[in-house]
Amino acid sequence: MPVKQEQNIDAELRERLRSARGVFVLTGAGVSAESGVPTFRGGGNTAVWKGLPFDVISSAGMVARDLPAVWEWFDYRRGVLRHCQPNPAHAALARWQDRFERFTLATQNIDGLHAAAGSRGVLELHGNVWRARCVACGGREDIREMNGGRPPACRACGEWMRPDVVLFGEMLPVDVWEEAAGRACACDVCLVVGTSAIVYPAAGLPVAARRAGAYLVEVNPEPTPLSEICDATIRRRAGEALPRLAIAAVLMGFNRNLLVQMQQATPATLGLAGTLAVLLCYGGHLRVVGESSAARLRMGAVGSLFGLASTPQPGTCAGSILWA
Ligand code: BV8
Ligand code: ZN
Repeated sequence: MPVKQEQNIDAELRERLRSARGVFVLTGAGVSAESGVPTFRGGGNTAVWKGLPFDVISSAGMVARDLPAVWEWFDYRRGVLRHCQPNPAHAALARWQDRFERFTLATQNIDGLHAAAGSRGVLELHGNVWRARCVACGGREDIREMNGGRPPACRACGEWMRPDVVLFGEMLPVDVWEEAAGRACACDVCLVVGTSAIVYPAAGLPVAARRAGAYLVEVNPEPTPLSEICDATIRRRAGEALPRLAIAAVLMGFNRNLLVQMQQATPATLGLAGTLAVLLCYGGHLRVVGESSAARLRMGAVGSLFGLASTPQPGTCAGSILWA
């Protein structure tokens, strides 16, 4: 099946989101790019620090060879991250968590920005840059609450601590991985945002989701090895695309509520709801249940103001506005 490349949110994707009970999202460095967090790859470049490619300095071998250098590299990264705030993409995903029966956010990022935006239960596949872990007893500490010393010593057993992140050549935390793999295989829509999709095993999650029957969507300005098996790709930056998707999802929920709750709504409310939907929803459609023919007229007027096709329907449906 040919991949759909969308600049806007197409009708099938909206419908898939509307009917989805399980949504699984995998994010990568690109979701934090608009927060000012550098990505690892992109534009033909690979991150290098003090002459070392990042997959060398961020490797299991480096921890064994030169733990102080690993700390220096992660202290530098924390210095950059300290000034970074969640962006609209993080915020949009945080809003999604209560919109679906089952919503899972798995990230390859170690920056903690999803949680900072309000996402709960984020599956951090590669750990977290703000945590340290004892190499001997496995005890963990929040680096922001530790004082000095590099490498720091474990308060429980006195051994060295290391950054609590998954480096190249290391296994992912088994519980987090199993949870993510199970959720990926049980979702209806899988959204892959801002990842080059080349680091395994994380890059295998969307492939597994697709094989299990999920509708697979990629949000990335650039194509990736995953693009060709996607059902739809949105070639936009995450900070632009996700708020639009989120608004579509919010209004879909709103739409369902309207059908149930707005029987008694005044024409003014209905008109306002229609206007909001049209302005925000990028081609979303809003069906409003109401008694009043004035509401239908008002929505028709709103539709023509914004250059939209308005299709008033008889009976209980006061109006339906569609993107022309
Ligand atoms: C393991 C944490 C088993 C630390 C990271 C050969 C073939 C296949 C596999 C391998 C192989 N050789 C080695 C392997 C395995 C290796 C691997 O996959 N290597 C790849 C590179 C070939 N994997 C492992 O080692 C994993 N463990 O396999 O365990 C094992 C164990 C022991 C012995 C044997 C086997 C562990 C991998 C974990 C690595 N840890 N980070 C740190 O950060 O320092 S990886 C690093 O890459 C990042 O943390 C990130 O999590 C990950 C993925 O990168 P992305 O997130 O995708 O970011 P990237 O920069 O690549 O791309 C950014 C994208 O965003 C681009 O597409 C760009 O277009 C897009 N973008 C830009 N701006 C925007 C945007 N998108 C949207 N909006 C925007 N505004
Ligand atoms: Zn310890």
